[in-house]
Amino acid sequence: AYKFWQTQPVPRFDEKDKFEDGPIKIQTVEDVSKEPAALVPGFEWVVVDLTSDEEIKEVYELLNGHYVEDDEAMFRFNYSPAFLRWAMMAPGWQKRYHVGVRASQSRKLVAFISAIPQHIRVRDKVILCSEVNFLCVHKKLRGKRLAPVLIKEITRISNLDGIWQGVHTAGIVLPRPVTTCRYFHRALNWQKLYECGFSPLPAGSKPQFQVRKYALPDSPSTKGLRAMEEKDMDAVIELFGRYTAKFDLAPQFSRDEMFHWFLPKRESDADQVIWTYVVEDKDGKITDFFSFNCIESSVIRNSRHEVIRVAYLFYYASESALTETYDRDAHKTRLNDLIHDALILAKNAKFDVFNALSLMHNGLFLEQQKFGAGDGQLHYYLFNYRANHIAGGVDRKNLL
Ligand code: YNC
Ligand code: MG
Repeated sequence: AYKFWQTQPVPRFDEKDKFEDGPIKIQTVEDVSKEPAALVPGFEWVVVDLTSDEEIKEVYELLNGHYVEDDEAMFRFNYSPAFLRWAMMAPGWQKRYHVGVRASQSRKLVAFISAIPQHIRVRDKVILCSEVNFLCVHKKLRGKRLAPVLIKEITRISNLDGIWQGVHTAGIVLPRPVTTCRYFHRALNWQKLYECGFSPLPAGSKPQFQVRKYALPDSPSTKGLRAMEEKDMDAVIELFGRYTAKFDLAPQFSRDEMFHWFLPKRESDADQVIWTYVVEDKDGKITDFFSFNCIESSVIRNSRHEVIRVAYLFYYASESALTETYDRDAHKTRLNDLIHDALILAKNAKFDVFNALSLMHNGLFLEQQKFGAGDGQLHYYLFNYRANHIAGGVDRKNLL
């Protein structure tokens, strides 16, 4: 097992914890091949130009047809071109990190992998990583060991820029997760989710009971809550920094990255991928913020619905966790109020379901806000970096 992964600089399952966190293998740029490995005849490497509408459409179509599905193959991610640009053209992006494989004859795009540079803090150390995402191989080319070739190519390209560490997530178990989270789902449009086969009807219940259970008020109720604007950025950066300092694994966003991830420039409302809100108190101070983004999922083989609109909780922060003497109950109450408002805003923005992972302080609101545990797990991996296991969502006993 793990014929490929056992050759890579990643921790093994049988390694005991309690070492000093740090790189596994040290190399220099001179050690790195200047040319990509050869592909099997009939296929060739290409750089995909995501600024081109035609080429982003090709990536969109490859992923739309062949990217991640749930275990029962009922749903498949349907990332929009606008989302793909947001995710893969973050500050520091470069064209050569958008790696495709084309069939030489037909020119068809049959495989893809991407990365962006990202500073990640693991406990007290900050490492520059290649954050790898959107690895995809056309269904007809599966099981032919193309994925390891793509992974080695994105590694080579990163290494040539002097980037030696990687970070990625996956639903499958590989050597060796640094932490693991579970997905939770909160129905916003229960009737539609039921018709799609996403939400079951619990034994003894009736559809109208479920619809009532998930009903929400028409508008949010937190005083001072409003959409984030550019003028809020300094306060949000400061709050985000102090809040994420509480966690063992967190991104270190630059100012440009904060703008990109929370307030991206967009051409039209139809292009919106991220929703960010702040709470401003009566003295004009920003006390909280939260954000969620949009990834549609295609509903496979269903006559009534083509897609479900899924909101994913992104980052948030609140002064309620940052008081001099931490008051867990006060923080819990505040987070529940904020997320309740996030659910209302998402519902009003026509989302069908709101997803969150069992990370950050989400354990304080998941149950009360009527999220249910999904079957999916998400494993977090570091590449060429050995880190003691981080108590994550599923195995975290006490929050904070
Ligand atoms: C996966 N998701 O274990 P072993 S997530 C990593 N991440 O290797 P083949 C994966 N490795 O076990 P297929 C993986 N899935 O023999 C499979 N593998 O050591 C490993 N699905 O290769 C697997 N997208 O080509 C095995 O498999 C080897 O044809 C088998 O292709 C796999 O984007 C795949 O789930 C996933 O498109 C491309 O099934 C295909 O099946 C597919 O025979 C649907 O591959 C879409 C899907 C994955 C989403 C993602 C993150 C990817 C991270 C990759 C690792 C990056 C490391 C850091 C590099 C930079 C370092 C620096 C500096
Ligand atoms: Mg393959």
